[in-house]
Amino acid sequence: MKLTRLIAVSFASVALTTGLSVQPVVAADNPYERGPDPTEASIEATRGHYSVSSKTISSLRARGFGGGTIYYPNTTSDGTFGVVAISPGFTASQSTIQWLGPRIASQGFVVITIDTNTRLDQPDSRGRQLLAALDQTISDSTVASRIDASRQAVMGHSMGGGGTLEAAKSRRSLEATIGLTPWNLDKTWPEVEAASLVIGAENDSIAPVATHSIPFYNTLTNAERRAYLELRNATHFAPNVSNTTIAKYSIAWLKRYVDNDTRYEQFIAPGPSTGLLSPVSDYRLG
Ligand code: 9J3
Ligand code: ZN
Repeated sequence: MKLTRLIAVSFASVALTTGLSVQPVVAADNPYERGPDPTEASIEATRGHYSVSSKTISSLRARGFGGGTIYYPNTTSDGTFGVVAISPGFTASQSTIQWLGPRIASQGFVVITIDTNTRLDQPDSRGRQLLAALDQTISDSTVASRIDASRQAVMGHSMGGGGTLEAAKSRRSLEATIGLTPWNLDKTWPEVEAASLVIGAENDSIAPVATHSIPFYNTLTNAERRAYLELRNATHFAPNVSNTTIAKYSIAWLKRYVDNDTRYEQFIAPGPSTGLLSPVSDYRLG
């Protein structure tokens, strides 16, 4: 849902219940803003403002996915946080995307990195598992009180990235998707309304950007916003190790669209340089 609408509705109901006449509207503080003003250094850092703990969800206790790890800010005095689920790719385990868990959680999100039911699960199944993981995290006894369930996002690598589009197609209320060298046989995604960031790898021969990331970006015509970021001289497996470019622009995207935090717009538009010395070889914003 567009947060601006929510805020407009809140103003209207305040005016009605208090009988206030219409007055010049003072810019409201964003109720979802968390943490200090961002800088290039703060979103490139391996850890952000919040100290983080983790909780293992065993495969036996997981409902609808293969188990996972919840990473969450320790503080209970900074309001609630948006929630993000992250899936690995075909044949891969949670360990291949787990570096993103504490890195994103430390910026002010509750994050679950998951194993899938089987390592051969296809993107549609991975999409359902991402949603199941969001739901279980939201009702988890340890972290439920830290989560704002109205602000959900999904991320994933390869078939997990393809799964993020499936998840958003099915749950239209998702605020954001981020696909990391995403792979899907479905090349058209007009159904997705979530703000969607597609991160491709220039030298990917498994999910080549010309037949995966770029068509996904081109057809995300109904996304609240869409961006395509291409990692220079990178392969399909670039997202499987710590990568500051991936983390930096993913954090900015989640902050901007899960938290409605316009302080991060400076990193989205005009976006990274694509000069020869930049780790980004292409950037498109729709
Ligand atoms: O999740 C992925 O790495 C998808 C790429 C792949 O191996 O597809 C082959 C069917
Ligand atoms: Zn389609």
